Amino acid sequence: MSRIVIATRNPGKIKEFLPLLAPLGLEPVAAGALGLPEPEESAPDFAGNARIKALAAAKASGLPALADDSGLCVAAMGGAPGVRSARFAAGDYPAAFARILAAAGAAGEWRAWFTCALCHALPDGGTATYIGEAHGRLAPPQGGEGFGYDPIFIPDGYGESYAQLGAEVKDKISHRARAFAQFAAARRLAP
Ligand code: ITT
Repeated sequence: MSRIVIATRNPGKIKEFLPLLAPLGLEPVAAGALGLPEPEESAPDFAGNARIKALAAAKASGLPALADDSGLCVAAMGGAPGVRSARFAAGDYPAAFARILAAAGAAGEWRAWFTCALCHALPDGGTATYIGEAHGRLAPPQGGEGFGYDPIFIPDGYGESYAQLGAEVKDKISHRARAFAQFAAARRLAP
């Protein structure tokens, strides 16, 4: 097993990363456990922020690192909150759900999508970034699994929210799983 730093402080993301890493023979090391500094997410897009987080962790630890920058993009809000999803909620998800559903209701436009940029960085500065998207529609919050905006997002092809479908389904179809599948494919091409 080779060690890889998981450069996130979000426990929901960490939980979803673990089953994806094991089949690749990668042993995750949490950035928090190494006491790594948290860089400022100053880029205007998902890929830029994922790169900032992964490179900071790889350089500080001397190990390869993986970082995820992700968010919910709402059609009725012109793609917002998007890269600002964590800041938009500021820890109060019920209030964030209400603001998003009000915007969708006012526009009569319920489409939304999650995006995940996954960046793999090496201590020498090399990076590769993979983007995964999952499209669906918004609905009033339902379900208790997952994290963040999962209760208000119903993925295309399903009749329940991510928070109702749970990890078994989400880990196969999510934006994060799709970005991760590309990372896994790249490793098979150039191990
Ligand atoms: P790190 O930067 O430490 O990884 P973070 O939560 O701040 O943690 P981001 O800046 O990438 O990470 O913000 C992502 C936010 O987007 C996250 O906090 C949720 O609000 C939302 N989000 C991303 N993926 C999600 C998912 O699978 N389900 C629900 N909400 C998600």
